[in-house]
Amino acid sequence: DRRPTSLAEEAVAFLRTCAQDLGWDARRHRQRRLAVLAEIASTGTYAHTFEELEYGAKLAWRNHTRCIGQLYWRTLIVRDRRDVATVDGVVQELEQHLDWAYHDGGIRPVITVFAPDAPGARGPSVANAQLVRYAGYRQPDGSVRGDPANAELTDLLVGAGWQPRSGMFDRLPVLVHGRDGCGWRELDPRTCPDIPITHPSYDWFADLGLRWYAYPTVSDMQLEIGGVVYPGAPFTGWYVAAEIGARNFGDVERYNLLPTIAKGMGLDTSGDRTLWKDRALIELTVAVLTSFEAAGVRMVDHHTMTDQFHRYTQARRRAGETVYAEWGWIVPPIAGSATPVYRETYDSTVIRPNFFRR
Ligand code: NRG
Repeated sequence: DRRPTSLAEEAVAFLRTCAQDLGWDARRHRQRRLAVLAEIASTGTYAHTFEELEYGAKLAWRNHTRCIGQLYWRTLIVRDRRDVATVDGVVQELEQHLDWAYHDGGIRPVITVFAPDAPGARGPSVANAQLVRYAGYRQPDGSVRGDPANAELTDLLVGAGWQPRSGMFDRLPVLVHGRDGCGWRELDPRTCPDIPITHPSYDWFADLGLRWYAYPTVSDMQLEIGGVVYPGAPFTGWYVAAEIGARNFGDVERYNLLPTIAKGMGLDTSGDRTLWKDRALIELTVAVLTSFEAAGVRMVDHHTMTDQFHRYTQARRRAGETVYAEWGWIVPPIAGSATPVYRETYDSTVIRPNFFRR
């Protein structure tokens, strides 16, 4: 989905969008276009104004076909940190990002944009998929203790000198590539605390010792605006409960907890026909929702989220606009057919600005 067009073409297309959406008059639009083309001709790249960066980041969110939260695109807080490119500078900004995002459980959508790639100089980036992730330790028998999704990152960090521990939910440091080299640092856990997971009616649930961090901060996607690539642009939003309850806890290649939960519930797991997996998935997600609520941390359930998304889709379609979305990422992993998005179809074209996996 990466069509090869030149930087100048991408820049011109983006400036046209800005002019239209931000109400630039023809003169301002022409002047800016000429200035950008001249800058590209002499330096091989160009710098966005803050207005362009902010609007471009918002558009990238709105255009992201795999995000059901795209309706909130206008609320994104954009932290312009394009002057930051060293490991320590990046880490300090990541700490402030988390502090701003957490907001005592209120969770504010925020993105921190570091220096872009330029001819001969890559912008800084974070190797971790998210700023908070739990270690996955490879065991001699080939299994993984902790989160198997992060086994490779864990290997990398241990190779770089991080002392492994042995828990199921050990936080990994961030591994940062800056213009001054590469280094790892532990982030302050207080600005994205772990929430202990309990169940409203199963007392045994707390004894499992499950926990999950308060919100995700995706840090391995690059932001692309008008042909300029920002490899370091971590962003935060709040969780949909099923991301944790159904996927992170339930997936066989993640924490693989369905058998444990079914056993606790006393379900017959002798065959698929008893639907023990389905029932365990639901109770896991109930536990996640109620635990986050008790902790005062913002989280949404998949019915509310799909309903909001559906109404947003209808409103934009009435206005003659297209919502770009990938059905398989919009329909939740549980109760899909009980949500309004199930019978819909979406245009999954990837347009720019957007976020791409690095
Ligand atoms: N499923 C992943 C997180 C992906 C992004 N989800 C969000 N993003 N809610 C997980 O950790 O479970 N966001 O920006 O809010």
